[in-house]
Amino acid sequence: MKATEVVEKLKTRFPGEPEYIQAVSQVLGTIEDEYNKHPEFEKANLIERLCIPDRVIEFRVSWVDDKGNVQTNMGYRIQHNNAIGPYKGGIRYHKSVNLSILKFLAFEQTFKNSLTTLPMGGAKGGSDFSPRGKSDAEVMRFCQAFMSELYRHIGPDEDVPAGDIGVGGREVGYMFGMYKKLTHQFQGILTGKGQEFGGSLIRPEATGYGNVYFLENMLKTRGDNLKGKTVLVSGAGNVAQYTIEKLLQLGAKPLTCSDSDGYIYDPDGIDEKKLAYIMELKNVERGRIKEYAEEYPNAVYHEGEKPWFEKADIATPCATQNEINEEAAKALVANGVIAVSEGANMPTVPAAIKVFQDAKILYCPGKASNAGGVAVSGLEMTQNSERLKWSREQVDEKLHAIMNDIHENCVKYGTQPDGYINYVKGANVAGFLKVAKAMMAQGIV
Ligand code: NDP
Ligand code: 2IT
Repeated sequence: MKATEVVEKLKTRFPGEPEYIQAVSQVLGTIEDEYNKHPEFEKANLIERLCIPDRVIEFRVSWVDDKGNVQTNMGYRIQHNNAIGPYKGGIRYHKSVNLSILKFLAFEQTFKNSLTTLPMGGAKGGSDFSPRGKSDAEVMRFCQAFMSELYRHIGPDEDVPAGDIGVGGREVGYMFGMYKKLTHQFQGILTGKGQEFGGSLIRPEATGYGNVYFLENMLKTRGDNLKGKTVLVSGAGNVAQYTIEKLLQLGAKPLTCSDSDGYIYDPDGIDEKKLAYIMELKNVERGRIKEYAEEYPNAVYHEGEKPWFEKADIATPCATQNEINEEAAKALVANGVIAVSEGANMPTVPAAIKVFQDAKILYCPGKASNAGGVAVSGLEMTQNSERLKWSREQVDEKLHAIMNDIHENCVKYGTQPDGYINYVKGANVAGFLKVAKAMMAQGIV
């Protein structure tokens, strides 16, 4: 079957799954030339087998809230592809979670994990449970209820979940505790664990740091660097926080961050002290970003809006999918943005990607620029298998080397005849080839 035929068939088979179809269409649109060079792929119906998840696990999660009411949420795990290693990918807790969103994330994860150079297949999971406004005890009971079903489907050589939106160190800890209780096994079945029980140093920082290392590499292709560059950041969670931290270390000036209610613009820049305030606000007090403007009165809070209409040199979306639409992309280009690096997964809609590419600005898709998180998860798995713990410097050096490697692969497969680097094509082709070759070698399974 031709790549375009596969998309049409998936649209008919899964009509209510727009994000999944969006992600598949984006990838297939860029790998077609490479795919057509390999008639053996078509004979093995490789594309259809690569696009449809190996397995979709769906379950009920019932738990008791602080008032004694019984609540029921949906739980999911999408085991997309394990051709190159055990299933691997985060867990998302957010009220918007549904099958379409998790299938798009698991599909993307398969290519991302392939790019990291480490042996990891692709997966994603989660629930429509939202930790927002819940007490710590409620979050614990939910995590335990979720794991009481998930534990049968995961294992260090089978499937290794981690965090994503709404799942950080606290939630990973509660889920790990329940797995241990149910199985009597102390195993590396989750990454992003606490430092005291098998977590890797630099894992909390890895996605944000990796995003900025990648951005540095992109700028280097044009003889430029981050010093003095103003940056629009969205999100205020894990990825946004450590993106801001690394931007500051490299001399850039972050101007914005956001949550699902709105964004703050700080004309003086978000410095180290202000970042420490954001970390305390979001990670400990679990407050809202509008409080930043009360703490720092020079900053302005914009309720219900996104930061993309402000003027800056660089933009890095670090919140969620489809947060940059065509209008926002046009505004960024009109305001002179030179680079867009995605910390989030699929934050830019297809029409907006076209705006960036037509303007020939540096633009990189999340599966390459945010791969640092899962890469250090892979390093955490290695440390767990070895029963050793590496130093900060060792992990950071490996993370840096992996991000350089991903960048090189994007350049190799994405450089156009006019010299423009199409990072979307580069990342998709490089990610695809490794998985495709592994699938071919393993027969029709
Ligand atoms: P967090 O939960 O730590 O932070 C998410 C941030 O995005 C919060 O500020 C949140 O605001 C905001 N947000 C979430 N959903 C929406 C929405 N629907 N609309 C607007 N804002 C929203 O998550 P992470 O930082 O871990 O994840 C951010 C992105 O990075 C996601 O796309 C994730 O898939 C991706 N990613 C994460 C990795 C990781 O290692 N954690 C690795 C690679 C990619 P609020 O507080 O209001 O919910
Ligand atoms: O989207 C992602 O890459 C993640 N949420 C991290 C996955 C992981 O297994 O560390």
